[in-house]
Amino acid sequence: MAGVCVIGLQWGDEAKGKIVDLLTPRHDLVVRYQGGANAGHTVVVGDEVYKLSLLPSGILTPGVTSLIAGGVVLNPAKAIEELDELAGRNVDCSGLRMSDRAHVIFPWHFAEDRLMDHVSGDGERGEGEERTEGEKIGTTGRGIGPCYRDKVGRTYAVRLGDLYRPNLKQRIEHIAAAKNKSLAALDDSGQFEPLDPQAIYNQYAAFAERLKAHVCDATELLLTALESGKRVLFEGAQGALLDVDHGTYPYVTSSNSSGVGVCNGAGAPPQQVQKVIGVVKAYSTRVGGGPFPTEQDNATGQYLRDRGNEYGTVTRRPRRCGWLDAVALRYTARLSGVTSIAVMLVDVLSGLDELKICTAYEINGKQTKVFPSHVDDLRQAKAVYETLPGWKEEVTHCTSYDQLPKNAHAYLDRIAELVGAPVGLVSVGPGRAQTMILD
Ligand code: 2SA
Ligand code: MG
Repeated sequence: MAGVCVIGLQWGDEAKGKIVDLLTPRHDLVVRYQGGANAGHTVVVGDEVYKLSLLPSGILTPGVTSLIAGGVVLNPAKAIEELDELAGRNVDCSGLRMSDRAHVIFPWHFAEDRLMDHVSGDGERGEGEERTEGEKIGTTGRGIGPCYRDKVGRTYAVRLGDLYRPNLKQRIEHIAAAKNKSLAALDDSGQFEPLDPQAIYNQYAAFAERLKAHVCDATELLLTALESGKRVLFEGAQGALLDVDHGTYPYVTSSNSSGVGVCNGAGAPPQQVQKVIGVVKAYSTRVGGGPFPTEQDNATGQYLRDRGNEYGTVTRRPRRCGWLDAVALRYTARLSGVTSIAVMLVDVLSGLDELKICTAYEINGKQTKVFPSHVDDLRQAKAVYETLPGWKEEVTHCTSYDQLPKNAHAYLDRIAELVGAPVGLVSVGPGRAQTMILD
């Protein structure tokens, strides 16, 4: 048993990149296994800030193999852009490996993402439904959902390994012809410019050539590594509440972003997962549409947004901010099988008189601690809060747990109790030194 996973337990942006970067030196292999260039992982090494959306954060540590597994949807242009940027900053990426099973994002996926960013039924709500008219999923526009749709549909899918087959040109021609028809039908503006298969083929053939040295049978590589006792770190993207099967469907991403997605995305057997670190932001954020019971669309939310610099790494969208939701967290921690939690951005809370934690929901007059399976019930949920005293002092300089104010200790203890997992790590800033390891 050699696998450790790092999973976001909220709606993403829990600062997983920092945890992965800290743990990487203790591992031989770091694996990204779901999502794609919709993720935004910020890693600070000394004075250098790296923003990665597709490449595993482990790439910044020499001597560790970074792997993009088959569960990822890969935008080759983005992979090349990130490789070039890192090469320009003297980061050696020659060891990066990409699964030939990973599905490839094409220009039609971006067009589909733009034209289909809504859920069916929007604008046609039944009586008593409180959904905002025409609410969008609010995707990152990176073609993620459409690429996963084609993967599951099988008809119009291209995997990375397909880029090296002699029939690539015909495949692209065939798919582009079909997509041109369906896209023209979707676009009511009449402005749709048909995609040019020859140009796409030329572009993708060049991408394929450029990435060739990195592409391999990553499932075989990973299985061999696990069987020979190599230490493997699985780097989750987004967060468990965005899991396509177990999150706040349909306001989710299109992959299994909770702990249950590690095995299918990476191609690893469950018994190889030894530890699951659930990464929790000390408050909540969400970017994109969908219900958010503890949202503070007020001065408190703005305080959190300002202090936490809560803007999308990929899209720069302002993130919606709110109090910690222990109902949701307990659910995602159980679902993901977390063995400990890492509580991040604790420094952002300094200066608040009191802190609230949601410990139950009131839905249609009844209190519950069960996270609802239907989005309309979640939308009705009123947060029931417990209030704890805040702390005034800045904590960004704290390097040991003892240095934190006692009210911060009480807040962290209560989180552990409500979530049902011990706090293994506390973070008070982006730097490697601003981290307290407790287990
Ligand atoms: P998509 O593009 O199909 O995955 O969007 C579907 C929903 O998933 C949300 N989503 C995210 N939420 C938080 N962080 C993400 N990564 C970036 C970041 C986002 C950004 O780190 O900040 O820059 O805006 C991420 N990726 C997907 C998305 O908002 C939709 O709600
Ligand atoms: Mg992010």
